[in-house]
Amino acid sequence: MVEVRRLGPQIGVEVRGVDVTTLDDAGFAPLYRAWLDGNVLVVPDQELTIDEFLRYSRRFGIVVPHPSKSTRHPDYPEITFLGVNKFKADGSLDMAIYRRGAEGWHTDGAYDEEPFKATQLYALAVPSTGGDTHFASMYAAYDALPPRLKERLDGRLGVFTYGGRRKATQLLNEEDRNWTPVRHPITRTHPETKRKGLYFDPGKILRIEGVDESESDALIDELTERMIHPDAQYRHKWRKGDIVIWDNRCSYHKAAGDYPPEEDRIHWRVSIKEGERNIP
Ligand SMILES: O=C(O)CCC(=O)C(=O)O
Ligand SMILES: [Fe+2]
Repeated sequence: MVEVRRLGPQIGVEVRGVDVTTLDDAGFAPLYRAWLDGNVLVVPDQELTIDEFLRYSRRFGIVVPHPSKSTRHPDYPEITFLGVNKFKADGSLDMAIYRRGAEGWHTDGAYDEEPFKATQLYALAVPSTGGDTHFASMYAAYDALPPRLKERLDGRLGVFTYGGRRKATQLLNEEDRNWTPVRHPITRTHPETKRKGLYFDPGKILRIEGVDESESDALIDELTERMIHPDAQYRHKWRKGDIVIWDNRCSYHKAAGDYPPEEDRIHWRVSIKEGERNIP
């Protein structure tokens, strides 16, 4: 019996009682609908091989390799390992790996002409404490903006690049660090739900186009303050076997980055783009 339940106010939904490896089209449809409604979909208790994880992920769109080559699975370029190789040869903790995704609220792939539609994680090892992932709604962020700010942002483009103003590119190979900045509307209409969201990422934005630098800086500071709406958050506490997929077109997320470093916290991750959904 498939059970769908809300996890947080405005964001987060869980589907229980399914085995994602045996879903047919009719079985998958309510999951996709729940995901569009909830922005973050949790499916617990799954036992998957990489091929099964990839096959299920392709139901949401096109699975593409992430630009960080050093953290790819050696045999499956579409799979990123999270939390693997976090100690350097000298025994020190590699903070770029340990704190991946924990530097602040963000949306994945804003540096790309076509950002990732979705990111999906499968939990292989979970620490005894900490290591949660936080989520928040871009719709709620937009809805809560004061009308004067909505007006000022209407039609404005943000300029984004990998690593943003901090030039945080440690996870990229040297030869892959030169990104051409891209532009996205700061208020963005979701292509499927048609709802408006605040499309913003303080760690990747360089400037807001069409205003002078000081105004752009002030706007970025103000949006950084306003992007998270306290009543539209969900915090995921991981269990081994959880699959969690989030919609990068309407949600922000960040890793808590606070688990005991000597413990394992390991996920397979896929990055998913818009495109034909492959229903096997
Ligand atoms: O490890 C996590 O909780 C999330 C990391 C992250 O930001 C990502 O995978 O895009
Ligand atoms: Fe992320």
